[in-house]
Amino acid sequence: MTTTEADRLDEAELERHFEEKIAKDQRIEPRDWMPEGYRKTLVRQIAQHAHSEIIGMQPEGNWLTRAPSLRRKAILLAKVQDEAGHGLYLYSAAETLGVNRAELTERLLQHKQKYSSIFNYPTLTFADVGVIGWLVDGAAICNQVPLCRSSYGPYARAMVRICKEESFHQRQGYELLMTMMQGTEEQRQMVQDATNRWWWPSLMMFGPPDAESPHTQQSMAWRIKRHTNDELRQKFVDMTVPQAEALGVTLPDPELKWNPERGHYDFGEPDWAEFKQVISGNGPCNQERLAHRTAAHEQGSWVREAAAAYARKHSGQEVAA
Ligand code: FAQ
Repeated sequence: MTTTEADRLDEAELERHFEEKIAKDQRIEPRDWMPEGYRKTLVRQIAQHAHSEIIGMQPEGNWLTRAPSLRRKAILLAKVQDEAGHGLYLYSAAETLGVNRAELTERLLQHKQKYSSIFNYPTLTFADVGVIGWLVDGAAICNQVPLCRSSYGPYARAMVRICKEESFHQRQGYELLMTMMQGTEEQRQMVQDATNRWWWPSLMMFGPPDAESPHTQQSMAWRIKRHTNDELRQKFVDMTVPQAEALGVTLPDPELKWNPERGHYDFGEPDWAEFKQVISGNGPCNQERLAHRTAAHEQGSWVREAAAAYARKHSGQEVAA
């Protein structure tokens, strides 16, 4: 038997062991053998998720200096800081797969990796802050709770922590909107207008329809994803309609209707041409978001250098003068 044949046999054996673990719903950990495709899929998804958390600080960060009260400002500041933390947990999870954060950031800045489509829309009024909490964090929770059972250990564990914070975010958004709905007619109109603008982009967060999703089938087989894009989109619609009714806003979809036979709401088709434009870099704020991220990265280089020098000093690699 040649070495190559032996290697191949070994690899087949390793793959069988990996598949068995997945079938038994056991976690794959960083030191376990994994197929290259599994590793690449995880790097792609986790990095995209991490980038989304960091770029996702911008739309709401835009309102930090203009929040209408000290209380709202403190809440918003805490939320935006949480998103930074989520980005860090996720970059750390990605690093266990053999890529480093600097490399991933470079890939984002060079347009080689994506971030969520949702963060390419502008935040025009303070009601947008509430609607982002309600709809965007609501959609994020819907998508992310099943990821707590993802087959890759470090990703699943990061998601547990993130989901706890996202649920606080969703509630703060809903509470803000409830308060505005009890205010003036103008405030109610602001909430309705923000709902109209964010509804369809929120549905697009779940990704393309299953029939046009190149990664879903394999990611489901590897139990990275636990539900398909369409299943989660439906779950989000079913969960959100009663919340909209309690709030007193209308969701901007004339086809939205309870279907007693299916036991779900029927709803209209998002504009997938718009989705494709946004994920190809041509959404309303793509250029602004990446330009801002690039500038922050460049302006922050002295902080990274100082942190690295400090770490070197304290790890004993540098002898004190
Ligand atoms: N935007 O075959 P699929 C948050 C891409 S929440 C941009 O279906 P997959 C919290 C996809 O990458 C937002 N691109 O792909 C927060 C692929 O392109 P590629 C982040 C999208 O991976 C709230 C292609 O389309 N959450 O940040 C989008 O199986 C408020 C084909 O798609 C996550 O990332 C999209 N919406 O399923 C922060 C959750 N959808 O890579 C601040 C984790 C699809 O081949 C404020 N990720 N694409 O070039 C996932 O669950 C999955 O990756 C999906 C996509 C479901 C997003």
